[in-house]
Amino acid sequence: MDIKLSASMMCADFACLRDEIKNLEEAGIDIFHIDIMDGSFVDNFGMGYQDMAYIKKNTAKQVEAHLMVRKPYNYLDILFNLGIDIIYIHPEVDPDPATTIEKIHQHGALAGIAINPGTSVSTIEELLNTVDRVLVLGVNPGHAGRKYQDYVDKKIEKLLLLKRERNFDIYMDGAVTLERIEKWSACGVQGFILGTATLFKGDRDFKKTIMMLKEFVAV
Ligand code: S6P
Ligand code: MG
Repeated sequence: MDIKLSASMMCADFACLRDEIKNLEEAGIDIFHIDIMDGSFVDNFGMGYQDMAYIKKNTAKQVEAHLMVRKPYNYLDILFNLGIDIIYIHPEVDPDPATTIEKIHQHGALAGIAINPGTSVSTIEELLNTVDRVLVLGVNPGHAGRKYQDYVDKKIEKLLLLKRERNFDIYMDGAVTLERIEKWSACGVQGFILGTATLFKGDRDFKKTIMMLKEFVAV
């Protein structure tokens, strides 16, 4: 199965961001993942608009925004102006997620919902009719390097069943290890956000990691 790999840029080396982007592109990354936080929904600030603008300007690959913010609707216009390709919102903190998703689509971007480990499928089931992607967080949100919450496995299984009759792809974010990619890609999970558990660890050889991942899911 063909999978999509997205680099969590919060984990990149900001002292040489341009080289990081170039090296990731050359290594075959599909998407650049930008975590935007408001210090309220989560206790961190992630990246800023200027980082997103810089990355978008320096790559022809897709750039996605993962909005860990309350009232994501208020942040959309800037993202549209920057030409962000994929926008994930958290339905847990959006008073009207369906309207936000509609607005994202009206502006020609792909729309997704990101769901925390503690968010149940039953609370987002109707929204599954409206989104292109579901970003399943395997860790509690806000930081890189957090522990995978094993109970999320059951939720992915439920989503894989629902996906059969709807039109969305499942992506995983947080503590995405090689083993999890191997397991879940075989079950139909389409994409993975790579952070400190995979891409930005050890010798940080992006080419080696991405080649290995794409090869072993292809067999
Ligand atoms: C977490 C955020 C993620 C992290 C990514 C880091 O709140 O949405 O995108 O940046 O999970 O990856 P890892 O492998 O360190 O968990
Ligand atoms: Mg993220």
